[in-house]
Amino acid sequence: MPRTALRICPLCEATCGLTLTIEGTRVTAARGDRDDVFSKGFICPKGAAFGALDADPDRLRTPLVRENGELREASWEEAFDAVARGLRPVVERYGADALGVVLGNPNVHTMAGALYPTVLLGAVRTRSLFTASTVDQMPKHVSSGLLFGDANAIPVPDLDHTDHLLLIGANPLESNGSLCTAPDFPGKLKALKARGGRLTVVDPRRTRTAKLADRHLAIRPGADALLLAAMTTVLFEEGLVDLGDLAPHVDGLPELREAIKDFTPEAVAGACDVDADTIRTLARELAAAPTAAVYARIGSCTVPHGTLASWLVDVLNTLTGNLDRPGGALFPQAATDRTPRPAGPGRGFSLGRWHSRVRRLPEAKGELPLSALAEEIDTATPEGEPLRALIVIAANPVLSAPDGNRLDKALGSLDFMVSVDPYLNETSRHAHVVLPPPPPAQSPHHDFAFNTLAVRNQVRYTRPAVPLEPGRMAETGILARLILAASGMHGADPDAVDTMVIDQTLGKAVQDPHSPVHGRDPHELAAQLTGADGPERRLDLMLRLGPYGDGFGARPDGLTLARLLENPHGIDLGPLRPRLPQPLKTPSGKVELLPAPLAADLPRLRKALRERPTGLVLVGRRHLRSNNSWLHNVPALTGGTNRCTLHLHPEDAERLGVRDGEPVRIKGAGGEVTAPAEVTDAIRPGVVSLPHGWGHDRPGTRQAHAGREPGVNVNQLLDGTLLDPLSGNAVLNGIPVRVSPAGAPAALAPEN
Ligand SMILES: Nc1nc2c(c(=O)[nH]1)N[C@H]1C(S)=C(S)[C@@H](COP(=O)(O)OP(=O)(O)OC[C@H]3O[C@@H](n4cnc5c(=O)[nH]c(N)nc54)[C@H](O)[C@@H]3O)O[C@H]1N2
Ligand SMILES: Nc1nc2c(c(=O)[nH]1)N[C@H]1C(S)=C(S)[C@@H](COP(=O)(O)OP(=O)(O)OC[C@H]3O[C@@H](n4cnc5c(=O)[nH]c(N)nc54)[C@H](O)[C@@H]3O)O[C@H]1N2
Ligand code: SF4
Ligand SMILES: [Mo]
Repeated sequence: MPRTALRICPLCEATCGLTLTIEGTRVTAARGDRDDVFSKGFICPKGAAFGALDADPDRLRTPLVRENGELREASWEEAFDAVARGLRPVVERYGADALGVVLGNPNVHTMAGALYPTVLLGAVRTRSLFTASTVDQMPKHVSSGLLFGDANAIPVPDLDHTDHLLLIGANPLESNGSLCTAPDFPGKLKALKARGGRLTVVDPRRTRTAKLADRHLAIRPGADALLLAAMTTVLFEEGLVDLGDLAPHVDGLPELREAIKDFTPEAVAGACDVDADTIRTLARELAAAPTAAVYARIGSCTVPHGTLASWLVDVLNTLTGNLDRPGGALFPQAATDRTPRPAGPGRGFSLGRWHSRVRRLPEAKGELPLSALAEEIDTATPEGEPLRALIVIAANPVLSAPDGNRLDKALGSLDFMVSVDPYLNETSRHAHVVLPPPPPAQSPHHDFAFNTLAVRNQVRYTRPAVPLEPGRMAETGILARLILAASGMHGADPDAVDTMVIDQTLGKAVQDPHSPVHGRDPHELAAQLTGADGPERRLDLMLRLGPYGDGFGARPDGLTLARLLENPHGIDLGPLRPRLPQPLKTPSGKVELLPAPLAADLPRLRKALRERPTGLVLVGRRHLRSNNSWLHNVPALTGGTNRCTLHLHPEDAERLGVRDGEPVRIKGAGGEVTAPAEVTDAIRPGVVSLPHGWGHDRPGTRQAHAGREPGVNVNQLLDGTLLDPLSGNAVLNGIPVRVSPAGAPAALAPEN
């Protein structure tokens, strides 16, 4: 008899609740959970393919260990023995920084990824941390760190209530949203329009999202910071600044006005390719709307001025009084957030506390740029040891980071590498040990990260939908053992990792005068925790100490794990509410509108006023049925329009002699690739687009379906030198390329 089980979808940031149909131990269908308090039944094709992804025959079932150069199946014991043997000598001989840690995107989609990597970093004490954030949203963290004093305080557009949305460099109809967790983002945009609201989309491509908009501006890639600076100037010039209730919490208004006054609409129009009148209209409309939100994503972050653009987004939200007000952009309050402290000055946010060894690139938020990973392995310098060993958890940087070929080679030269990954792919094929997590149906789920970015406060938890298969190990258990193996405690009881975290957290809480458990006995509190295992007890701990928690009895009707389990479709915690000044942790205790590092970066933006690319530039794109580099092995999600083709405008195609469907050669600073042309007027002239996450043609991988239509790796066009200097974020959009028909001899082919 088939049964059903609930499972929060881990495949994108929308976090939809799914109802799985299960026959035996197999997921045979997935539909949206209509009773889910947040997603209310929404699902997309990826969620619907949950069963196929879960049952992918190419998923690794046992650990792999390298022996005489070949990976062979091994027991968990053998695998962790090999990890301890591989990692410890490197740390002991060369120091902790010679051990790098690479964390990829799915860590924000698993409980294990939320609960253990910070413990790992604390235990091994390496400064060599590289994550997907520096090919993604690091500019937003840096701007939030500087503006609000907290890199994780990211205002989220109040999609359900706003009257006006200015959406920049995001395509939620394909991506389902990012840094704005909103199941059924498309439906929310339609509802905005239905209630008379306005939607403006800024994107060099006429995306599905742009087609919904009242106005679409096909801006020149990389120019958003200029556009936003000019809109800010208009607010000042035309007396449209209105801080409203924010006024007592904002610092630096006159200084900001002075610093950006030369970025007028007329000055930026040429570089943006948006006329000055339109820029003025955008600013006036934003100021006039009863409520409004500016929201920007990947297209505004992965560009040379990513941090400035991210900053100006929240400057505009602030100057129009929309920061922290319903209908504007607000700070969510998640159930597992720390107990909010009383408002007041904080320590603020610093950048560049240490630097990468080779290029001396500054850390941001404790991370070094992923673009520097290859050189940190393959380049010796007098300053210190290169990376000799790597722990890679849920990351495929050979495809997702610049210059995969160089990284591919560098990974092959490591003394030791361990990958925690369900697949043998372009990156994990270099590992000496691969530790495969179980498929998602066998894993529990709670969104620690995305609830802090959600358009409605809510909390949900789903236990594993099917039991662990014999021979499997939960990813939480894998990471706990990995921590022990990496930190010289190989063989100790993995539960000790959770116990240690719980004891430390409670030890601090009882000493904190603002904690609901101040002055209590930590042992007595620990004994009250419920949960089937260590990770559940940690979730219980965070819920109970959190803003809605029971405070271990201090607020008897507050949240606990037990209460959450009684509500399998989740608990709604209400709409986003104003929270300022509490979230601010800047030294002034205010929103610091013109932080020094941003002011110091303005001359670089000023130079961009004169820049006009003469050749073609390339941008990325996402497809609803894809997800970064790892969903191409599921037949139901590939084919049709989900293909690795080069979009180019008919005028460019004509000029270059490129015909639809025929192969074109694309050259960039890091290399060249050949992909079929797809001629479309949905992209502006002068811009071409290739999706990322493709290029599944390397030997030694085990993803049979993906290998049949491998596509090409767009990131091979990059050499890793183009960065946003403040955040270390890779520039992945607006990169110069040369394009020619692949058939033509190089000397004859017209280029650009
Ligand atoms: N040119 C270009 N490049 C880009 C982007 C772009 O827009 N353009 N986007 C960038 C962005 S936003 C991101 S986030 C990065 C993503 O880059 P990465 O973080 O490298 O993410 P993926 O490519 O999705 O690889 C995820 C890996 O995790 C594994 N995995 C899947 N599920 C699990 C699990 O449950 N547990 C574990 N341990 N592993 C799992 C997969 O098999 C895969 O190897 O790519 C970036 N690269
Ligand atoms: N289906 C699917 N969903 C996903 C993912 C996926 O790979 N597939 N990845 C997930 C991840 S890791 C992330 S981070 C999110 C990203 O979520 P989004 O930010 O919504 O990502 P994209 O769909 O790539 O949209 C970025 C848009 O920016 C445009 N753009 C490029 N350069 C510029 C520029 O200089 N200025 C402006 N204004 N626009 C520009 C591109 O044309 C593109 O339409 O999506 C998540 N969801
Ligand atoms: S929108 Fe995202 S979370 Fe929802 S079903 Fe699709 S992939 Fe899963
Ligand atoms: Mo991402």
